Amino acid sequence: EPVDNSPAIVVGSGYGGAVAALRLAQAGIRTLVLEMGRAWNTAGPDGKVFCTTASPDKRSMWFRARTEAPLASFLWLDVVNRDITPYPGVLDRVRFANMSVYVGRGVGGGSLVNGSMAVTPLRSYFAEQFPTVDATEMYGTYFPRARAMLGVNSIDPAWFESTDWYRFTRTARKAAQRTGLRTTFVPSVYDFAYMRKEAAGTVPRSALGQEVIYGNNHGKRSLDKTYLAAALGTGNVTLHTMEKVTAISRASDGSWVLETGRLDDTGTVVETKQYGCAYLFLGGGSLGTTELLVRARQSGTLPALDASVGAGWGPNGNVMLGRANHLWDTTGADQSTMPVMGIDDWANPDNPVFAEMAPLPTGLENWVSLYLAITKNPERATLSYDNGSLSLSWSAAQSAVSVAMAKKLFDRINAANSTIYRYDLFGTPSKVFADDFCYHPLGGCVLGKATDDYGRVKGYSRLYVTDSSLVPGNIGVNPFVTITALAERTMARVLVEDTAP
Ligand code: FAE
Repeated sequence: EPVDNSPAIVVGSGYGGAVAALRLAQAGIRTLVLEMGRAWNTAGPDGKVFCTTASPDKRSMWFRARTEAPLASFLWLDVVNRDITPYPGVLDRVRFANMSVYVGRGVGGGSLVNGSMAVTPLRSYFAEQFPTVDATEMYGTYFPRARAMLGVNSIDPAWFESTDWYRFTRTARKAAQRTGLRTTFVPSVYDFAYMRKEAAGTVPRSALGQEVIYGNNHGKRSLDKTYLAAALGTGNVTLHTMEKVTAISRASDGSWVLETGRLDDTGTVVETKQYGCAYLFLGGGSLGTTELLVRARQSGTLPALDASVGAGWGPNGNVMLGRANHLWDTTGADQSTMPVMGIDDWANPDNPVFAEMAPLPTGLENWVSLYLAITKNPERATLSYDNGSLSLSWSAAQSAVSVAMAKKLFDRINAANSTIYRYDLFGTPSKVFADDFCYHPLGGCVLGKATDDYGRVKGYSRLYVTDSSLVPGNIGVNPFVTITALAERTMARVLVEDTAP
């Protein structure tokens, strides 16, 4: 098979991959980006690039015959999920024994499907999780750089107080305040100027049109509009879509060899290829990158990988839950899909939790306050490659630790407000806490353990990890700003130290 050579290859086009591609290209290094998902830039027969959450079609999910939305039911009715034609849709749900992991597929990775919440972690907790990283440099240089490039903005507080679209958040805030809890605004990469025009009816609705987990047709500054647009604009980046990297090995001259399979719209591998490069950057996400590495260690192609590759995985303590409000505490039929506020109880030494007020945009008053809680769950699991597939050792007991923490906080809120939980949201009757799926897979190739302090993979030169695999299982807030800033830090170092002629 012919080997197609590039100076640098980046696997994946999420946050870690997009930062690597841009900074390599700006340094004049020709770079090939390999992404297994499709480009989300052409409209379907309905004139839209993405389908809505309310009426999902084949574009919603990655090769599924039925959608698998996180809210399996509402009022115990299976009204949320729909039969669809298998297709390379934008949202994937990767199922392991006790944990399903949601990930984005396509040019832009998770940025295509996520809630846009752009949160910088508490400095003290960042320092606790990354003791070898210079926090002064992170907070002085790399976090600001990441936020600027990502286009982070904040809701105008006056508009927030007055618009119907955030009544659900104000109702959730009232319940938190009655409990004596601190609330805080959460920044976003959704363009709030656009959202206000949506509210005024002068532009097509996206956040105000129930769009989010299956992609936003407007308003969102996803990576294809920011880092990746800039990277492609240099002229030094080539992007291949629908091409999945399946194996990594090292040639005798020290260069990297990648095996890939090109997928068609039915998921069939229509071509296999080999690529070579001098510098290899892994940005396939916590699952994608870790899978490639544990597989390479297991199969013997990269035997010198550290024993810690695969370890240190966690779901960022994610738990979802709903509370039932009193009839007079309405949440509104109109709900923006972009969360803008959280309950910040992270400083509580007995039970650190950061809980975001999430929408449940059913188009009808439903009196539900929905939350995504991020708990300081210390449990970690290991990803390994056995019998031809990736497995995750995360147990139900480890999820129970997150649930106990969320319950402690929300029992207080319910007691202070004389309210109860909702029992009808997560499929099985009486399931209150959704602890079997997560949006924030973190770890598997932890910074300073599986790699050096800059993401250089131990045991090999010119091999780098730039994505969520580096984060040790928990960061206390939504992770993409941290992932982006760490990738900026890695690229700044690597381009100075490793690629000099
Ligand atoms: P990621 O963005 O997942 O990108 C990896 C890319 O690599 C994907 O496009 C894959 O298709 C591709 N890939 C993987 N394996 C291969 C392979 N072998 N060959 C070729 N391509 C491959 O990785 N975070 C926040 O900070 N705020 C939020 O509001 C938020 N909401 C979320 C909501 C949802 C529904 C989901 C799913 C996630 C959310 N997240 C949020 C998490 C965030 O999107 C996630 O941490 C980042 O996307 C992870 O970035 P990475 O660069 O690690």
